[in-house]
Amino acid sequence: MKDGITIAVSKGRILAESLPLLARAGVRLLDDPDTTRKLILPTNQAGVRLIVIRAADVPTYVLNGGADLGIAGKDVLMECDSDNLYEPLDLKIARCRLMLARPQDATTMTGRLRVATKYVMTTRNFFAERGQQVEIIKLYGSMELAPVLGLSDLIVDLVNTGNTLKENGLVALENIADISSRLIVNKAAMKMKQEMIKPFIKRLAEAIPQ
Ligand code: PRT
Ligand code: MG
Repeated sequence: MKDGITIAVSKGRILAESLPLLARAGVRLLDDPDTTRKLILPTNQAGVRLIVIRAADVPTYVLNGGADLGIAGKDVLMECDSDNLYEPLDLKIARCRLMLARPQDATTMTGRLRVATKYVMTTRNFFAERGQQVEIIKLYGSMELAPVLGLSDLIVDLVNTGNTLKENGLVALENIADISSRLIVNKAAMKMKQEMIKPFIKRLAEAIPQ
């Protein structure tokens, strides 16, 4: 859309934590995002609209210019071609850690390890840097189940409180990355719509909790 700006936000916890931040930056939804059927959500600012989409779709929309800006987890950004995006702000919301974990009762692991994860690129890079050959098994969710059912030796997944790992008999081995949500901006939009985008980034920066 040519006029105004479109902000793509990951649904779920990132949306929930983004709305108060956006409100502090002066942008409020006109509809209740939990009940509306609208896919493009208008805001109190005439030229600003939100789209609420799956996490992995946020960088895709912003890269292609379908949205001018986006709010997505660093976990998702590390999996995509984010060199072609600006990432001006760490919003410090939806924080967690990307961790390598194993079953608590695992006996010594030998041979080529199998690692189940949604984060294939990041996991491949992590083991490549160590010069360790592993087999990566791509899953789309519930990674914690994989070692329990013998699908893998290890998992790479997000950890917040650690309860999910614990309840499934897993223990964290290593912190791969600290994760938080970031503001991303389409590079062409940053040039073409700078009179709208620059002040918005400034107001959002001021709204980030210290
Ligand atoms: O369907 P999909 O999972 O893609 O989206 P969703 O609508 O379910 O979104 P949601 O709410 O899961 O949000 C995903 C984004 O939130 C991620 O991309 C992260 O950037 C961020 N985030 C922050 C998290 C967590 N913390 C988190 N703890 N995403 C997921 N988790 C999961 C984790 O995968 C594990 O299963 O929570 C579980 C661990 O939590 P603890 O507290 O038991 O350790
Ligand atoms: Mg989820």
